[in-house]
Amino acid sequence: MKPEFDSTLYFITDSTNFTEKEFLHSIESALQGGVTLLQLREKNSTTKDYISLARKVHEISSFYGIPLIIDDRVDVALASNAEGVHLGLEDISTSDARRICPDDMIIGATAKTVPWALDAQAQGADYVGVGAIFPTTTKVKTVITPISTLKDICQSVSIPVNAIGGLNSGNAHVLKGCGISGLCVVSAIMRSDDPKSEAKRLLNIARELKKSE
Ligand code: TZP
Ligand code: MG
Repeated sequence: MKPEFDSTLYFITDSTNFTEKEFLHSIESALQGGVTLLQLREKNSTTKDYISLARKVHEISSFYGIPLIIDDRVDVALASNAEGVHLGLEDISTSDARRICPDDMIIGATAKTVPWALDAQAQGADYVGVGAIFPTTTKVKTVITPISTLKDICQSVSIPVNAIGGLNSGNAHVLKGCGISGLCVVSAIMRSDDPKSEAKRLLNIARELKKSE
């Protein structure tokens, strides 16, 4: 059975420079603002700490009925009962993850080209994240993906396509007419003084962008 999810406003976390309490509070505020999909992205945690944090975040996301996706790690996703996992090229392959995860697990993949997106879809990915659309201040190994490529990917695959990288309420309009299913943001919400209001603003923008297809 295919998992149900809405990627209109996909918020990816970054716990850098937050206490755990502040971090969890920001996530909760963002969920109250209308985030539709949440990803926990920890790059420097031990496995034990990643699972422990994932369980705490999952308790909050479950309360708001929003699926939690774990970045990179199938084991952490399974151990924390998260609803999904997001995989890049250096992670377990989507087809291997599909084989070892329950059928209702959401599996997302990064894609920066049409062949890459088609391959992710063929391996059983439920969505692809495409970017970076703009230079980003979030710590990530990435390159810029032109908007024309984003558009081509949207036309080539039947699974949802989310745009990521440097997106915020001031620049997301450039994605008008691309055919995206939603926006992925890290710093626009994470570094906002008011994550709830920012999530609300971004959700409205993402909804308008989806209507502009
Ligand atoms: N993958 C491509 S860009 C990016 C990831 C994880 C980071 C996006 O962060 P921000 O702060 O929304 O630019
Ligand atoms: Mg990864």
